[in-house]
Amino acid sequence: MSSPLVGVKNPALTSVWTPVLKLIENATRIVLSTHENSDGDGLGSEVAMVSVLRQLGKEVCIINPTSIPKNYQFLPYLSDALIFREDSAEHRGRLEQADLFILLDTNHIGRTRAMKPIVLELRKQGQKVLCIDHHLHPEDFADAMVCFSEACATGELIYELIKAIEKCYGKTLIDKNVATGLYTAIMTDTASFKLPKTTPHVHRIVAELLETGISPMEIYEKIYNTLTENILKLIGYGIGSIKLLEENRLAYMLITQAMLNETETSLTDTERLLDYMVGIPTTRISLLLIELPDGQTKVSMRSRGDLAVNEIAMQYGGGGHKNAAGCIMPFSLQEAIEKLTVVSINLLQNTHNHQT
Ligand SMILES: [Mn+2]
Repeated sequence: MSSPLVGVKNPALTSVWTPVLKLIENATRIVLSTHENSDGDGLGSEVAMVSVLRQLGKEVCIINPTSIPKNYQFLPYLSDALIFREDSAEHRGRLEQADLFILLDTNHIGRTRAMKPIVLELRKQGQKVLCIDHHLHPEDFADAMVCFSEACATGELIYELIKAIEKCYGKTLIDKNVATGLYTAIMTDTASFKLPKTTPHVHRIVAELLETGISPMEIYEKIYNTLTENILKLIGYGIGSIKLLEENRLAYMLITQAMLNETETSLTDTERLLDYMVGIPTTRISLLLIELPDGQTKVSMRSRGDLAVNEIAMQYGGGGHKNAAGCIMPFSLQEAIEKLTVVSINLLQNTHNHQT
């Protein structure tokens, strides 16, 4: 297997996209997918690609491994997306009939869950696989991969791809639907244009998207203004559980199944709990630990500066970015926090850290 494009240096170069353009040109039926527990970047990138590929006359469908969170269901095309079920002959058929499978916002095929063995098998039979992503450590499973970890979002790479397609076909392709998808992708993955990879170039892309007439306030409100009384109760429990250690440089929050059950909330409602710890100016590492129904612990981590929390996540089979990572630990909440406290304090003491 060869993946000639892993680790490209400049996604704005048209040549980077040449093999991708070729795969798209040769395809008639295309399936788009993203990682389990999809987010704004994966879904927004799918939305933009649906519009562009249909404008090129392709037959396109989205098949995702897990359901679409409520706050993203307003995005165009997603009401037609399939949530893959192994026992569905229709879903299998759609996968089998495609001549190109495009995976967005993850470079690990296992994150498509039950779709993985089918995609790998179909590839052996000649189906092409394309992967476009911005995470580190790509796996080799595709005919072409554009993995560029400096991109703020997969959506930024999709923008560059669309520019290359526009050049190649002599067409204007960025309509309101494309812009809504890409704006959602970039806004959510940059935490509303504030994370370090939000470059001047990213703002220029966003400026072009806004010129289509999309409303940033409307998109923001649909995605983020989602609080309910129950979620507020959960936030209250979460904030009450915050502990600050190491002169307030390490913060953690513990969410138990009992809290989730009592407030009738779910994992998706915990997404922004980290913000309360990251919002403390002294914290260098913030940890959110959530007890899962099976007794394991889901961990989300944030850090500032040179502290690489993805190294901690990788020790437990997870991954992510230097300053934002996660994993699932096969331990109870208490055991997990004991272990994480030790490694986090180690990291704090052993990393030369610029006060950013
Ligand atoms: Mn992403």
